[in-house]
Amino acid sequence: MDVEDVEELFRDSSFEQIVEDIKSMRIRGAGRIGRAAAWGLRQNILSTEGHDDEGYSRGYEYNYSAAETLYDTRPTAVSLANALLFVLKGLQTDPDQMVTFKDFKQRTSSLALDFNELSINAVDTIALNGKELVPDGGVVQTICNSTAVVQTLIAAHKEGKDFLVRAAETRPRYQGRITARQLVEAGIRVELCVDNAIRHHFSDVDLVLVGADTVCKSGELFNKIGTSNLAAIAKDHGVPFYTCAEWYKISTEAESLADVEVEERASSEVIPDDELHQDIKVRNPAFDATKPDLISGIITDEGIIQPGEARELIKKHFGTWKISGFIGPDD
Ligand code: RI2
Repeated sequence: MDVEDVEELFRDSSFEQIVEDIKSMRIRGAGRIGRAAAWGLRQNILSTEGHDDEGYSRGYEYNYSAAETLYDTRPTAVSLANALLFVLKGLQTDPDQMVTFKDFKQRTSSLALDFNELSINAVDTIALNGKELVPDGGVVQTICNSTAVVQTLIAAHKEGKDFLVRAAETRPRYQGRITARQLVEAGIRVELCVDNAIRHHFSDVDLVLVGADTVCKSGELFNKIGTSNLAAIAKDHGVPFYTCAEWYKISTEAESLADVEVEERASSEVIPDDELHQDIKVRNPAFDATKPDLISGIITDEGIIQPGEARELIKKHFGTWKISGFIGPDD
């Protein structure tokens, strides 16, 4: 992958801009915030005036501080933490390649590029693995907007399958509308429904496909708020429920629900400030947890696995490396 292939949305952005854009969700989607975070490290170090006599220990300091800032932008999706870990781990395991500060910059840059490449390739592979599950002549229910899910459906469509996708609009930020538009533009039949209408229409659904923000080591899934309701509805109807998750969406640290911080976003996403009664407290969690027993399988870039196999997959890639070995806990 060349620099020109990196997503335009953040390719030329400064570190500060990337931080801001992840927070505001101008850059969103678990995979994309991981790619942008790795790129943020690159942009930070490239814009840092370092002297060769400072050595690469100084480079680490710059990187750790940038990583802390990026880590705090959105707390739930582990793709972001794992993207940072990928770069920081890569720097630490290759000290011989970094004699000068310039070497350090180059190595950070190439690791950020590597993560972007592997992340994009992983989505393509998930699409190949997942398209077989899409029922020809059937109905697929989705929620929110996941690039991995959209690409899986487009791959099935390109293979000649004819199916209907029912996209839940996904309050409060309506990312389901993005899904509906992307799919219809690809030539797929689409219906859009409000989140509360999912059960009402569910009797014709053959498959549920959702994205993933974090898969715990136990196989518990954190995805957009409303996903766990959808999983329960699927179970009631005996319909398979699959999540599409690149390997780096599995946590190196979180065993299950209790170990994941769920991002609580601004009340203004739910109700405009001028309509909010002063005595009402608004709750706006961005994600919820789906138990492994509601998940038929995880469509990864290394095949379709059972939730109980998540632990081994992340261990295969990161061994015992953890982001907490590099940067402190969220404060
Ligand atoms: P991809 C999104 O979170 C959704 O929850 C989606 O399922 C997940 O990221 C994965 O998306 P948000 O950033 O990586 O909209 O598959 O809060 O694109």
